[in-house]
Parts: sequence; C-alpha cells; structure tokens
Amino acid sequence: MALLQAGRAFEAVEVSLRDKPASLLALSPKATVPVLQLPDGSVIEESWDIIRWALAAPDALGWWARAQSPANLDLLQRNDGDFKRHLDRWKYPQRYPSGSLTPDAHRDRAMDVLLQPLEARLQSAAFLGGATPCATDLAVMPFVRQFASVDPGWFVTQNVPSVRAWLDGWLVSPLFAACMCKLPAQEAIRFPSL
Ligand SMILES: N[C@@H](CCC(=O)N[C@@H](CS)C(=O)NCC(=O)O)C(=O)O
Repeated sequence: MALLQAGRAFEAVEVSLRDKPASLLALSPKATVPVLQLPDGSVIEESWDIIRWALAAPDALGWWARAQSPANLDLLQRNDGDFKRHLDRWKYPQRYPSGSLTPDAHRDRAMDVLLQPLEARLQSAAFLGGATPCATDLAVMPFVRQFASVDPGWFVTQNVPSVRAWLDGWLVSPLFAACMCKLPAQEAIRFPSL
C-alpha cells in the first residue's frame, strides 16, 4: 500500500509461506514477507523500512512526517511488539503449546496493548495521521484486520466502534483493493503507478 500510495511502480511476486521458494531465501535468508529488492540489487526486508523507502522522500503529502509523532511511534512499537506476539498466540495456539496464558487471555492482552489505545486515538480523528492517513495507518491496519478476522462474531461485540469504522473504511479503500488482487504464484506482476 505504501508503494502504491507513493506512486512507485514495482513488481510483486506472491510466495507460499508454507513452501518458501529458493528465490526468496536467496534474497533474504530470514525469509519473512514483505521483501523489497531495489534496482541496484540491495534488499529491504523489514516492512517499516520498505514503508520509509516508499514514503519518506519526497514526502509531499506528509504521510511519513505524520508517522513520526511520539504517539504514532508508540503505537507502531505496540503493534510490532506485544500486539503481534499476543495475536499470533491467539490465532495459532497449536504453535505455542507451552505458553502460560490461554489463547483467550492473549486475545484480551492484545485488546489492552493495541486496540484500546487505538480506539482512544480514533475517537478524536479519522486516521492516525489526523484528518488524512499516514504511514502508521498502513503499518497497523493489516494486523488489526487479522485480529478482527480470527473471531468476527466476538470482534463485533467489542466496544471499539471507532476502530471498526476505521478498519471498514480501509477495507473498502481503492488502495487496499489494489493490493488485495489475487496474484498467480511466483510470477512477477507489474503494478503501475497509481
Ligand atoms: N518484522 C517483520 C515481520 C514480517 C513477518 O513476520 N511477516 C510474516 C507474514 S505477515 C511472515 O513472513 N511469516 C512467515 C514466517 O515467519 O516464516 C516485518 O515487519 O517485515
């Protein structure tokens, strides 16, 4: 989404995380997605670094600048740290059989760590960037989407109306639709600049 928002043309290659292709491992031995290879061959293998590369310069619309506020950096840290840890342990309990918390306790911690502070922020502004989005919206939204879809029936009963409205808005946005098209496996697909 950051690449599209920045109007940068790129090729996307869909990979199966259950059967990681050698081409991915060769680019990035840690083999998590996303991975971005630049024309000079250099590789960026952390999503926030990819977002920075896409949006920071030039930053005509301020998507990167607005993400640098202490409140947004704090949310990013919560998202990438404790929230993802609890989300994974709720979503994939079979992968973490010896944990001390039940899956539902992880779900509740995830609410406390991210969803409640996010709700407080979004009650006073439509986006984390204020009246318009910023890089933090892009970094956090996909994981809130994951969280909401683990148990949608439970999620709609939670008292986070502003988070739901924000998430629903992203899910119908042209930017999200452009990213979520189904790609053929392991074939480079060129995305035009928007
Ligand atoms: N800190 C990394 C995390 C990336 C990450 O964990 N991606 C997941 C998909 S959302 C992944 O590749 N999982 C496969 C694996 O860990 O083997 C980033 O933000 O780029």
